[in-house]
Amino acid sequence: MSSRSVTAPAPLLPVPNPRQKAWQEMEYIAFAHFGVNTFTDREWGEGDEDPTIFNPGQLDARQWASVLKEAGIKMLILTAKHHDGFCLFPSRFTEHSIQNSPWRGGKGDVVKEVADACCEAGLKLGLYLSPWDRHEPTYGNSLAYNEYFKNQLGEILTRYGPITEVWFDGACGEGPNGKRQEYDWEGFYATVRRLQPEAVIFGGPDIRWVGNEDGVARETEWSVLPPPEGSEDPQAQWFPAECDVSIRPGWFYHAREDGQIKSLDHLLDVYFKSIGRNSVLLLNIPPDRRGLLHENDARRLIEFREAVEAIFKTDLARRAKGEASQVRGGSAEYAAGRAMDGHPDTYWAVDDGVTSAWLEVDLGKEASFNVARLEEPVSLGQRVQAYRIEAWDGAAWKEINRGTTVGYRKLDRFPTLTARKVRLVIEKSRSGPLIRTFGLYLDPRRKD
Ligand code: FUL
Repeated sequence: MSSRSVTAPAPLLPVPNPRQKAWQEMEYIAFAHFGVNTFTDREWGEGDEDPTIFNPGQLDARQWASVLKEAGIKMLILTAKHHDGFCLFPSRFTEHSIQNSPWRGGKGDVVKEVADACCEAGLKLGLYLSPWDRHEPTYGNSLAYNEYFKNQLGEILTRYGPITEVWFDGACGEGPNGKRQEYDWEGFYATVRRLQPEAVIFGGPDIRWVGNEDGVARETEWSVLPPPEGSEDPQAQWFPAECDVSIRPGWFYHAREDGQIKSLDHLLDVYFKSIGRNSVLLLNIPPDRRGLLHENDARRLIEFREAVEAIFKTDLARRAKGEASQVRGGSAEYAAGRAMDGHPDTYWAVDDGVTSAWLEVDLGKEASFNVARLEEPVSLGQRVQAYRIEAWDGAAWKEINRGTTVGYRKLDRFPTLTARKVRLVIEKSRSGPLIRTFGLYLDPRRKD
């Protein structure tokens, strides 16, 4: 059959919107927690800090950007305001900001310096503006504070060029006798959409928190979520997970943690359990009191990048011969080999209605590997529900690994084995499975 007579698979709803798609493709992004806590040595400030304590004498946002760039990171999300209410930008609506600090004679703007440095280095910029505000007197007076918060959103979303992600924190430590603030979430989201229509909203409609601060997604991680309980909209939603974690025990810099930076093995484990489980990794690297990313963190970030590159340097399945139980319309356009051609836009597809299928790869000669990489073209929906990977041992297919969801990317690790033929068996799928990548690698660090 000629490829012209074969129709492309229809998207299986829901699918990512363009903002969500671009966000997912960044894969690895950074957080910088910075502010009065950096100088008080705390994690949660109370809002009663003296602004004159903020004085990062050597602040150099270009150093941050160059370290992050070299680390392979695509975006930096800065805490423009944390729970203490202290603003790293001059705000017309509060005195609790860098305007009342000695830094740059009170004329500085950390957000602007970071925005400019990111732009120069080709990094995207995201901003964190904490809804919980322990300084602002209107906090708890819902109407007034919601206006205050929207005004500040207006400031940070109009002064610094394109903002790629707006991060809304869910934390609120007000006790039973504390101030009760009813947030105008819909109004906050509408403000972001109006001023930065391309920005994804974390803790809002676009991106969800993975549910822990360890940087670890679930083994089964769907970007497709059922409609919220009680919702009138019966449609499932595209709602992907972001995994946040700090490179140190705390989110803010503390000199006592200079020796407690996560080990390379720990970071690699996080990599496989976040990016390798259909999520984006948001790694926090807190600038220190000088206003620099600390040497120890910078060194570890580069080691981490090099280790990831070493693992994924050679895809043993690249351009390997492939065969499949079935190919959509018998067309070369959807042949098994499309999953191994290294091209992000091509994929192996089956006919509509086929929900279990296999793809066999002949590596041409025996090869040793311990990592498998699977990817679906998620613009057409997330489909795979259960799969297994098998190797031919000369007499029979032997199971190496088994998994559930795939999504944007799934990375599996297993003890090193040597084989020439490997097979991906899709056992269950919401609709005809589409596989854009099936890769095999040898992680040189693995000893078994
Ligand atoms: C939490 C906050 O309370 C922490 O301080 C930090 O900002 C983390 C990313 O989110 O909810």
